[in-house]
Amino acid sequence: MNPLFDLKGKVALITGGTHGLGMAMAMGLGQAGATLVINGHSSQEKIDKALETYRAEGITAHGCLFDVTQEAAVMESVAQIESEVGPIDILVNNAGIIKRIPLVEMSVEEWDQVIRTDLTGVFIMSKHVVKGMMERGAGKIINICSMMSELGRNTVGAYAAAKGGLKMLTQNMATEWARHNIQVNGIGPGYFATSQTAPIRVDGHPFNDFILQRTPAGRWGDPADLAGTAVFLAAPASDFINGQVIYVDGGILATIGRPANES
Ligand code: GCO
Repeated sequence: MNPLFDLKGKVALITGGTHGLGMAMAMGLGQAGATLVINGHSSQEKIDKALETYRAEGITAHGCLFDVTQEAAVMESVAQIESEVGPIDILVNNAGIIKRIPLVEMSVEEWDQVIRTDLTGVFIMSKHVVKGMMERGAGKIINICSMMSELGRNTVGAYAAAKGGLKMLTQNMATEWARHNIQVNGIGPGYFATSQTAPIRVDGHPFNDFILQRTPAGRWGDPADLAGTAVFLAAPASDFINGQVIYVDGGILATIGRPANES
């Protein structure tokens, strides 16, 4: 294994790692040698099912059930993980929700839920994991942003506000923590084939056709497309990279697109 990308001996905590993009990134980290701690917030059953998948690939994986928005639970879980598994070397802040509601129809409670999970939850997680990283003088934090960190779209205003804020939080974490040899960066997925996008991805759905037309690669992302970038940002190869968001988006942010009838 190239030492620049070798994660052997490292402990990686992935929030929301029981399915979708989180699982794909965690799988990449595990296959690069990391010991995984997979967080979920809804059920131990989902965690246990995910652990079977990781272990079937020969990956050492543990589970931890907690809600990233609840600071007391986060503090207790981080202490438990560091006691039972080991110091957390890599934190992937992936847990997130989306609510597709026009802003004028969205309740404050719905807005607060998105912001608290997608932005405040990252602050809470990182604040309590980074303390150990600062003591050890090393760490990797990867915040899962979005192409909505850069662009708006109808009905995802709260999500875009959270992910836009997450891009700036990533830059501020880097500003405060780089001096401790902690690299904080983001990954901005484009449009991926997951359960979160399933409702807008069905054949014939106008959005599905739009994304295929708007994405230079001409396809939805496969969650496995994210694994390499996650390994890169978790590994020594990125030791002098801080505060950057790497967009894994098939080129969608690189272009204004092309007319439907243009070849
Ligand atoms: C949507 C999608 C997006 C993607 C992703 C893009 O409704 O527009 O769900 O939000 O999931 O976040 O980066």
